[in-house]
Amino acid sequence: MAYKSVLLEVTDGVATVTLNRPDKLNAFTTPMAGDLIAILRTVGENPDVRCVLLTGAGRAFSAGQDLSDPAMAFGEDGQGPDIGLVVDGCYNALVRTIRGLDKPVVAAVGGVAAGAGANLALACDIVVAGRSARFIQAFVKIGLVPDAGGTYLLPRLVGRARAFGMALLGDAVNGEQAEAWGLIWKCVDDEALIDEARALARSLAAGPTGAYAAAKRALDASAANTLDRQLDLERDLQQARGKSADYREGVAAFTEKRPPRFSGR
Ligand code: LHQ
Repeated sequence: MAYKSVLLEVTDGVATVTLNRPDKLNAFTTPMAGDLIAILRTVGENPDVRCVLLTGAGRAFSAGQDLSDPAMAFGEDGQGPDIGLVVDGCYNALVRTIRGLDKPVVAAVGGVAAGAGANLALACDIVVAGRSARFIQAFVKIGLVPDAGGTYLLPRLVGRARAFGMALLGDAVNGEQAEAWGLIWKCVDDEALIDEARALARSLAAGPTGAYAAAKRALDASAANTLDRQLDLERDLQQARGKSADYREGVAAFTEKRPPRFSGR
């Protein structure tokens, strides 16, 4: 199936998914969000894909919701649009899909990531950004509240003080600051961004996919769990890992002093 505003390429176990409306800074229309959801679901089911790399074409990751989308406009009767429908159908569905994927999702953020575009990047498992990247909680500039999981993730990533600063002021946070704050995993030179992100994605694709999926589940559950419940969850996940081909291979490779060849099973 062909998608217009999102590109998909699968090589070396990595599905590279590129937001592709560069003239609009990859702002999301409803059909574009639908394409991205469909692509993520497809790669989720494709056993050849062991890691997803999400990025944007041109000088942005994404400027968030396309504000010129007719779904955003006030009606002739002066009634405001039902933005809740868009939030639910597009952004909540996207965040749930990314978090529900049992393979790692890497975001490569070059240039601007604003509004829901910023929070979709932050919903990925590992975020690498170029030095001149700009993470902007732009919502407040148009009288909105952060969405796409921002109010959940921001305080957990950077703490309450910085989360409030970002959400209420809407100032840009650059790549270096984002790394220093713990908003993202790593900031790299702009020119090196896509190569570094690809190398990271390829190495994850050659890794123990099931272990990544289990770690993702456990780390996500930790926000709402007590220590006791989390310990039980770790035991259950580890029990399953102990029966996996990748665990057997990992220990064999260690004993034989050779690099492991993980199958993802
Ligand atoms: C855009 C956009 C854009 C359309 C740049 N839309 N065209 C959820 C559900 C429902 C409703 C509402 O929202 C949400 C969640 C959200 O995401 S709310 C937040 C929406 N995003 C924004 O408010 C960001 C708006 N954009 C900007 O503030 C700036 O464009 C940023 C800071 C992202 C980049 O600034 P510059 O680097 O100076 O670029 P620019 O402003 O010149 O933009 C380049 C072009 O892209 C321009 O088009 P043009 O035809 O004039 O060249 C912009 O109109 C277009 N563009 N963002 N969100």
